[in-house]
Amino acid sequence: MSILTVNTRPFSDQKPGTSGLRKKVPVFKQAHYLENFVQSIFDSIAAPQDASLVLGGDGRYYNREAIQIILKMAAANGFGAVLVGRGGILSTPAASCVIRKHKTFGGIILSASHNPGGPDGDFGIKFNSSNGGPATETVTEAIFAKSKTIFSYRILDVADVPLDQLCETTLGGMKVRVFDPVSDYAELMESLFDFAAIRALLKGGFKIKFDAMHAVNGPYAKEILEARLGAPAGSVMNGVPLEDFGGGHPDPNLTYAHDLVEIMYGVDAPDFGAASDGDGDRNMILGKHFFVTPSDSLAIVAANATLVSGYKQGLAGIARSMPTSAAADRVAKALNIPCYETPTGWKFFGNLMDAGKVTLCGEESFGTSSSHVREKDGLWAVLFWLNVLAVRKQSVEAIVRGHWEKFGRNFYSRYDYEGLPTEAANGVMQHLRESFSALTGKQFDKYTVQVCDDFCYTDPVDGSISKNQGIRILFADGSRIIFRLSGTGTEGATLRVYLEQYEPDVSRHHLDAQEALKELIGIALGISELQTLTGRDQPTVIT
Ligand code: VG1
Ligand code: CO
Repeated sequence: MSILTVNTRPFSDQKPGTSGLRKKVPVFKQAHYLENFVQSIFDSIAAPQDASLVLGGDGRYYNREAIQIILKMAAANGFGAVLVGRGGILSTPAASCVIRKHKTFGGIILSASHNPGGPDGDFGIKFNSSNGGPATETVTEAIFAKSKTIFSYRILDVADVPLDQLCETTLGGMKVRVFDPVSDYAELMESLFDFAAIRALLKGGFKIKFDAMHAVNGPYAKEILEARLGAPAGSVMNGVPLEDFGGGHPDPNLTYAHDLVEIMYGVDAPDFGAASDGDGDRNMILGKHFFVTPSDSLAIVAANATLVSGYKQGLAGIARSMPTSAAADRVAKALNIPCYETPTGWKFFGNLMDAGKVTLCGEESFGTSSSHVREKDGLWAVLFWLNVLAVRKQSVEAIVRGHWEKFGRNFYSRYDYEGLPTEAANGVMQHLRESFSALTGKQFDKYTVQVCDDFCYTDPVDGSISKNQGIRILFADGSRIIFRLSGTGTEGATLRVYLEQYEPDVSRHHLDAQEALKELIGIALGISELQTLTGRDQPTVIT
């Protein structure tokens, strides 16, 4: 067994996006591609000799091969131990939990999250720090810089490590501990929520359906919802993780989680439905014939937090990504706690949580979580809702409508234009930037533009500045239109348009969001000239 130093040449495209490096599988399979990025991580993070790491992924195609490569490289780079989820499986929130619980130096998570998998699908990799959260921009920038000058990497010349049984082996001087990916996480959930109350709710005939979308959360949901909480077998659907997610798009929204949506809007629908994504960090919440928008879900979780045992002492504060609706801000105001607005991506919440400034965080993209970990957490959100439902004994719809009555409703929608030619998408953004001064003060019927800018964030904890985080058109009545380019796609560009309008009038709360936002949508299309500049009449997905 010897350490090889392999000569390589830099790739120019290894810049991490919103959540790590994501590329098509054939890109990752190029000779040296994964190895270069992994060595760039190791060269950037200054781990002490014999440090330990957590390693696992969402089980998609290429997960196992990548894990073997990373293990051999970790051994050759002087790590003392790597904790690997059995079968190479580890959801993103569970990885965060294990890094924190076992106090490792950090972890490597293999996932392209909600993107499809398979030989022609997507693959991804990211580094999480010792707080359990995604590396900050300073670290990801350093990794990118290394990747541009790398000329060699180190790897052990050795046979593959068995990963399918709980065991401890050695690789060179490094320990490899294969652990149960579910147990630490399930234990953490039991410490936060009133499992007895949820068990009683389910025993009383309250029906639930959880769609794991053939992704990583299947084993977690089966253990927690069915085994520990007593939901009848079959409450978890699509519960076996598959390398290609059964050919599906593991993104929990009304478009891609269609199996579940059909059930929840059908006859004899269950009382509660939920789904999570490829790596288990996103969540979609549904009631009987009712959809809860993620922005509302964050606000409702915040407003009901003290009903839940792990949060009964109250919240330090809330943070939401900039495009997320301001529904949570209204709750924060009522609770007299701060509400922070950060750029898109969970890495911006870490400092706020580490500094004890916030307890809850959320994004409009079906992401909600708290400071129990440093990632968004799909099953956590599901359990939070179930705990609230067990205490309040009302339907999901009644809870949401009651919330709107009290706080008003923030109508919200996001339009995604996927797979655009990059130049066309950049053209829309450029056109908008050039229109800032002409737009400011302009009136569109009842809407007056108050501010147009490119969102710039100064981290309140370390003072770091992140520029160009999305174009904001802010209206005098609090309505907003946001334009942003996605940082997680692997093909062309995805343009996201986010629309929000606040409605205090209860008699209008029954309206469909698309109906309520009709005028704003018209304004957004008009000022961006999106249709002319991209040739697209319709968005690919509306959420
Ligand atoms: C998207 C979402 C963002 C989320 C990110 C990672 O990013 O908009 O809110 O944090 O995905 O989620 P973008 O740059 O494509 O808009 V996950 O569950 O894909 O790790
Ligand atoms: Co995800």
